[in-house]
Amino acid sequence: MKVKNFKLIVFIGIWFPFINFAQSFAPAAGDIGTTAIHKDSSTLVSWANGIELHRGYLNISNKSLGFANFGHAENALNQAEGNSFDVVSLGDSGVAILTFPNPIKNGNGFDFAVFENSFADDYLEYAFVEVSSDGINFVRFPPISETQTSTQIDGLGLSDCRNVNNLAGKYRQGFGTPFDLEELVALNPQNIDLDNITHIKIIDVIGSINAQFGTFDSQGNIINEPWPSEFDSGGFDLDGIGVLNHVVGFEEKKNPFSNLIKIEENLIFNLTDNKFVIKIYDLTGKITLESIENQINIQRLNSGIYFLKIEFQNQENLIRFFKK
Ligand SMILES: [Ca+2]
Ligand SMILES: [Ca+2]
Ligand SMILES: [Ca+2]
Repeated sequence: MKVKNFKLIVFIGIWFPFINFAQSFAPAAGDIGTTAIHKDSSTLVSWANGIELHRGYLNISNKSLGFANFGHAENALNQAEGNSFDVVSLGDSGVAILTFPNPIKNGNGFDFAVFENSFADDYLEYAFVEVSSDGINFVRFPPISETQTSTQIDGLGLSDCRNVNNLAGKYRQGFGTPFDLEELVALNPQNIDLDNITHIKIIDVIGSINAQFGTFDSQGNIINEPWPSEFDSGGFDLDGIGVLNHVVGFEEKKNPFSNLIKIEENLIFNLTDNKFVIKIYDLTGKITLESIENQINIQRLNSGIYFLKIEFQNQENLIRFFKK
């Protein structure tokens, strides 16, 4: 979703994809055969509630422009809103790693769904999707793109979701792209328990058809999608991740935080730089504590659930914890 370019929506009605390839895959939300899952579907049993965010570039071929900056980490948590604004923009090659109240398991059919904020069925920004059961070893859903690769889809260009599979962002806002862990069984991924998925990694597809910058599907085809997109909201815009099959009887992990929270140096952050900030929010979103040191004393907080957020340059971490 390119918030700054709403006025261009009026052109959509007279555009159409001028090259149609095989169109092998599921059609748009509302069409017969679609796999789109509505954000209010009763099949969704839980939503991501933790995130590690690494913003990508406004334009990876011109890094001096800086990073995408629309939205915040928390906009990717809890139920998707299905609007244009409650999202976090990843930018070229941006990455978000989401965590969940309960581990995800390979149940019947689709197991989780990723929500983006496209305003139309044919303005589509894609992301790779990987899963992990330890936060270290990840396996990617094998993406396929049959979109033509001869003409660059520009920053506001259109495409057809029937040409892609196993890429998040197939469907317009309010409709999630579903993923079935069963598809990964045949890959026999090492060190990954497909019935105990704890982390999902979302990686922006860089839509350039120039191999110097672009990204490829599982069959070696470069993936053509809107690029460059030098907007604050450039790249994949994550609204939320909903879960269809999770491990029941699992109690939400209550981190035993009671006094001092120390940020380990092996976090992605360069603590020597001293330009990061730690914030503690309560459930209403109010900031209750703040620190620019690598530790924060939470002794005076009442018992309850809080969010800890660390901001550092183009990165944000947000975790939910229980104060004793
Ligand atoms: Ca499944
Ligand atoms: Ca992209
Ligand atoms: Ca959201």
